Amino acid sequence: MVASGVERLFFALWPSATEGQAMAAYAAHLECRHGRRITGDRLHLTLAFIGAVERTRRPAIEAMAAALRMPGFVLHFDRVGLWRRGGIVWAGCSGVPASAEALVATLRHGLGTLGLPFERRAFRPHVTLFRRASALERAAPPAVAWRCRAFVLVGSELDPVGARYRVLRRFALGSEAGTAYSD
Ligand code: 2AM
Repeated sequence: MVASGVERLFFALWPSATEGQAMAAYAAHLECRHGRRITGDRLHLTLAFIGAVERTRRPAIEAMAAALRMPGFVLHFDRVGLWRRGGIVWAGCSGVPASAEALVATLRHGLGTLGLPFERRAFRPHVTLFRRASALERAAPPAVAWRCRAFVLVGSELDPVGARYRVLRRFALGSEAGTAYSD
């Protein structure tokens, strides 16, 4: 629980229904010991984690993102793995488009100019498929692609069954960039 007046935010890539279902279908066939599967409607890829901030900061965060003019890209998920810490079973990409790296760097820079903390470690793009897994049986890698034509600002609320995510605003990439619209 975060104090009222504070919200937990992050920027992410959110798949279309079809792309999310493709990833969920892949995850459904993985054999993970003890793991809790992330449901299809929660699958996402975090671009920049902001964490708990005063609600009054949100307009400035949205304005920063809405001002960006960045190209879209396609992510080809072709890797699967387990990070022991947190038992995270993830889907990742062997090649990350330069535009995706540039988007993350620009968002981090933008958060920095707003005086907000941001992750300084290298960007490790991944979609979390399971949490608290103790083992992952050998598995064929995913063959799933996400066409990324927008990114989103997400609010995260922790509840007993895990985080609840709410897409707060969508920001276009590519030719539509600059025409940010609210859901
Ligand atoms: P994860 O899936 O690897 O746990 C919402 O919590 C999203 O933000 C998740 O995708 C989560 O990544 C990521 N996240 C949570 N805490 C974070 C942190 N301190 N730094 C970076 N990303 C974080």
